[in-house]
Amino acid sequence: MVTQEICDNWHLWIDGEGEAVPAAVPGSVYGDLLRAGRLEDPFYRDNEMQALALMEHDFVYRTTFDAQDDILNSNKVCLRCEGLDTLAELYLNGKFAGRGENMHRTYEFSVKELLKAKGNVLEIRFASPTKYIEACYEQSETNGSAECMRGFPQIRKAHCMFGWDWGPRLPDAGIWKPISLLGIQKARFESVYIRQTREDGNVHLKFEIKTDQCGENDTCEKREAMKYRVSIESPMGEVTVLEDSPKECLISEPMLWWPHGYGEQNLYKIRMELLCNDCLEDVWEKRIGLRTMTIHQEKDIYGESFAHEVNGVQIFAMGADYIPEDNILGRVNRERTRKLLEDCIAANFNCIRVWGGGYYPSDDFYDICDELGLLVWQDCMFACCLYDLTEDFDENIRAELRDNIRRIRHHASLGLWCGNNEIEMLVERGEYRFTPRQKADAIKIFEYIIPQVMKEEDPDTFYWPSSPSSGGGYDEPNGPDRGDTHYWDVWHGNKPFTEYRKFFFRYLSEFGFQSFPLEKTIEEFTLPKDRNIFSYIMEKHQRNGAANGKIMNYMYQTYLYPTSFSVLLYASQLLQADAIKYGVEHFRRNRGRCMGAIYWQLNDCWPVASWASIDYFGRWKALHYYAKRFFAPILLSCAEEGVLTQGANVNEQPFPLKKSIHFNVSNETREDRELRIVWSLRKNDGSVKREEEETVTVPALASVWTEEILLPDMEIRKEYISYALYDGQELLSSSSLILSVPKQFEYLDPELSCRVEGDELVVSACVYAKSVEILNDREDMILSDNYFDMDGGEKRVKIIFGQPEGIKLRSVYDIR
Ligand code: BMA
Repeated sequence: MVTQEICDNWHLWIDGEGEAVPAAVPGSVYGDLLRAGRLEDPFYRDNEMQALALMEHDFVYRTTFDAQDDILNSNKVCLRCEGLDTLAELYLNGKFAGRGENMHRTYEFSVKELLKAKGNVLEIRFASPTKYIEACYEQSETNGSAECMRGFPQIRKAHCMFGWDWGPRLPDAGIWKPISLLGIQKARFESVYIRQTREDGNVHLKFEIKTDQCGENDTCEKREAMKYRVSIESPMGEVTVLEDSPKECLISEPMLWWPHGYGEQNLYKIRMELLCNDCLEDVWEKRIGLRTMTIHQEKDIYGESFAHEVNGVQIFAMGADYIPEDNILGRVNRERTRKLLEDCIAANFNCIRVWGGGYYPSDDFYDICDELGLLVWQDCMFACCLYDLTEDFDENIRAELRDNIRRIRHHASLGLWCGNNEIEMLVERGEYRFTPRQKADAIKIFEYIIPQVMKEEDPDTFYWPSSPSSGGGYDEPNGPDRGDTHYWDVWHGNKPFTEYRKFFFRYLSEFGFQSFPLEKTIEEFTLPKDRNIFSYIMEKHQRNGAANGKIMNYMYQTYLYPTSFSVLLYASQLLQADAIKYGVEHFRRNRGRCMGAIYWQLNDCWPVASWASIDYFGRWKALHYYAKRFFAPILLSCAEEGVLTQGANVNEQPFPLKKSIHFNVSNETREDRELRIVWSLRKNDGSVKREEEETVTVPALASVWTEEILLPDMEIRKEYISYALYDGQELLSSSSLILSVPKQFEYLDPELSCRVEGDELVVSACVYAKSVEILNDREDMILSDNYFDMDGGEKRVKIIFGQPEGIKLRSVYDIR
């Protein structure tokens, strides 16, 4: 098979008229217009409105090209479009060549008859997506997420492009993935599926191959002449070649693939060559990991367990939910995705959930997850709405699923397929208006059609009907005792952080808390006059209607009133980080019953106030540093009892307050450990009143409590607890806590200062300092640690990225 990319000489016309702009392919309308200076940055202030209005138009992409000889001489020629966004009609040399109606699909159109040697003209006309969904909605009402433009379920285009509670309404369009000509001489691989089973410590591979043969018997004289050859390169570089269309092979002493934190990420390179009369016709090359991967479910006294099981080991999933990285599709690239995923590993993630309201990520995304050991919870791209299951829709989504399953299924990191985001739960709750037919259609789609396609295309990967779900059929989809759960009473329900402790979810695939991004990020989309969180522009960049009120509600319960914009941003990030920490630590303490804590959300697709731990420009919020600590492989945490847990009110004095600390060590490694806990009761100046040490033995993959310690005499507004976990001299985990609330605690001025020593920063504090933030003037430094607590004295952190210029320091003392 030969390939010719069609990536040059493209131009874009609005409505097919006027002056064209040069176009990048792959790319998008917004990207091209921005580059040509015909569109203002849609992320700046409220430019979104203008950019949205633009999508009322139709667009034309056109290029001219000469065809390669080997393409012209092929028996079969296809125009392969890996991603058309979305309503597209294709014309080659003035003749209709095909139609696209689903951005998630790969289309191939047979064009041999239309192609000539020189001066081919390829034109792709895109119809307005916003006009289309409006017209569809007029015809048949489908409802869903209120932040999204109505009619959005009616087009197979990333739902969140039409708006979300963290995303703008910017339904970009264009040729968003490569487009090429394929010349097929005699045959090519249609699909290659490699199945694995473990047998006595060996791995048994089975090859299921489908080929696409041109003209069957006429061009490829005899079927028997067709063969494939397999070569397997081990992680050590040893190559085994298997001739004559092997159906299977045995790998002895396999080097297994593990998620991050449990072992190596060994990958085997597989190369399949398709030969016809010994002539090479096609090559399929991918990397696979040798591992077993499923979800372990077992009835128990609480209900039924739900845990990723890799190579027979049940792991506690730690990570966040991933949304599209940019609303302007052409801006996402391998480097940017790698950086984001490396930031996940830096924060000790072992898992990432690809949320169903976006699009299926690129091959790069999964390649990087394979390399880094990030287990992928993969939603199919359906979220928060009802669909009309027409015959066309059925056919369209089956084709979409087949394309994406075949593209993704061989990845070592693929942990499971999930039917959709929140549809089962929202329907069961009656959240949207829907017809009984639409309710039944949801069952058909997620519990019949998709499982059927999965059975055909990827029977070895676990399938789960929805997130959250207890297994389908509208049977308590968001119940806490079976399956996965989305818990939003903290945040959407305004409940205090302590509420997390009342639940023992089996696998929490969503829970979250909003904050504002870093100030430098806000400066990128605002004028100085906009920098007030209730301003028109700041509210344009806050898509969850009630959210600013919620942040201020939690603020008043926690901190002194922040009197500057900058301090308010910092305090909002601490609220977020402390909320999620409170939850995750509790869930990890209950390892076994709970086996996953995936917080909402990892990233942003534009600069906005949101639940993300990394903002649009890649700046880490406090939460991301906290995640690095609360997802540490070995975590020391403390379940305290104090004002927060008992809801003590200042005006109800004396309040019979229980004051206690209760340590727990969770060990997410595969080794038993003998560790030392050192804790102290200290005054607000950092001086020690009482210090104790205790040795604990923590079995592998387990969490262990020590004895609860009562502190009836602790002065909760002036004293705090500092605690740390050591393996010999090595510090594994540390933190501090108060039994009062920050606004009532008498923080002293820590007089923070900092000096640079090589690639390290040395921070000094003269007294106790809580959540010490270190920023450079560009606010783009990534450090080995940040937003940490100090008992006074010095703390060294490594500079991982950025220049230590114009360092700014603050701590909770500064929230006033
Ligand atoms: C969830 C998600 C998203 C949403 C988030 C925050 O339930 O699935 O749809 O953005 O909550 O509200």
